[in-house]
Amino acid sequence: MRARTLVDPFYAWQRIKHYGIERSIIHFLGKGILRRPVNGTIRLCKKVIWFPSYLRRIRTRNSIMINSAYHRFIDQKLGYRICSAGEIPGIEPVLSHCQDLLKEFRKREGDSPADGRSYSELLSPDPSNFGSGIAADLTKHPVLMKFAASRPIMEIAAGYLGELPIVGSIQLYLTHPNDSQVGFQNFHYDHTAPNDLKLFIAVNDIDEQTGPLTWFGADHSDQISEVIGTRIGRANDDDVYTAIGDGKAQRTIGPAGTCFFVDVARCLHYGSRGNTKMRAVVVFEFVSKFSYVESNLERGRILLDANDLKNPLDCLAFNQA
Ligand SMILES: O=C(O)CCC(=O)C(=O)O
Ligand SMILES: [Fe+2]
Repeated sequence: MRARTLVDPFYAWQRIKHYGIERSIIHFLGKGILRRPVNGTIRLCKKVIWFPSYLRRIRTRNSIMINSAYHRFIDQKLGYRICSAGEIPGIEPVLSHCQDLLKEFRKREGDSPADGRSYSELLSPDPSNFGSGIAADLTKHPVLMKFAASRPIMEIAAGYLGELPIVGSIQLYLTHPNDSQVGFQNFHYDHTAPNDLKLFIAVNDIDEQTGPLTWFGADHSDQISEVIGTRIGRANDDDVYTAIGDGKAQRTIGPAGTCFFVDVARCLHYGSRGNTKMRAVVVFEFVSKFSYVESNLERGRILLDANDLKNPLDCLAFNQA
């Protein structure tokens, strides 16, 4: 078996293809004390280089928030919010589109694919398609693009992030029955940006047997990090629970349509662990255009045209302005 280190050229190349050059450097620096200053400098440089665009995003954010009901929809201290099905306008078409995609998949492969993989991406922006699914062209899913750039969603994201964000990725992923505990099945932060806001929408009902996303609020995550450090890759359960004690973890359990906004850069989390049933979630990610790593959609270099983007907010959300 190949040694999985960055000095192995094959592994380094696979990793760069998967994460992009920026994220690979950040991952590498993530283990060192240079992480914070380097990240801060990259963000500052991006804001200087794209200063007019930065101003435009701040101005647009201010204008859509004037009469918005979503100013403090997500509490900065907690970094998450759970909403029942029906609380967020515009969920129904998203849900039925994803349920159709899920039905097609199940017809083809059933709940447990023959090759034994633990997850499948039905919609993935990953240009290298490192996982097992089909790299998807989002323009074939206008329902999802429209929802991501819609007013309530943009107001919630902009209200939390303080500037008009870009849609970093849209994913539909399934986790199959499994007993593994690797990668994102262990506690981690996504070190992609200071704030990485993901909206997880349950496409099928999620319960304890469906490998729910499990996380600590940002306040509790900070307490844990004070003990175990922030520069972790994947953290061990015992260390985490010793630092915080039992009972503070949140879980994405609820019927199809339940929405979970979670800042995965600030809330320590894992998911897809111990499913005995399949779980399907559609995930919309919102990040600053001036983050230190490119988002998956930026890395995909997807060029959209006027038919895909109906108004200025769509253009800003999909980073074409
Ligand atoms: O719920 C899961 O499968 C984990 C997902 C995760 O870590 C993420 O989306 O950042
Ligand atoms: Fe994650």
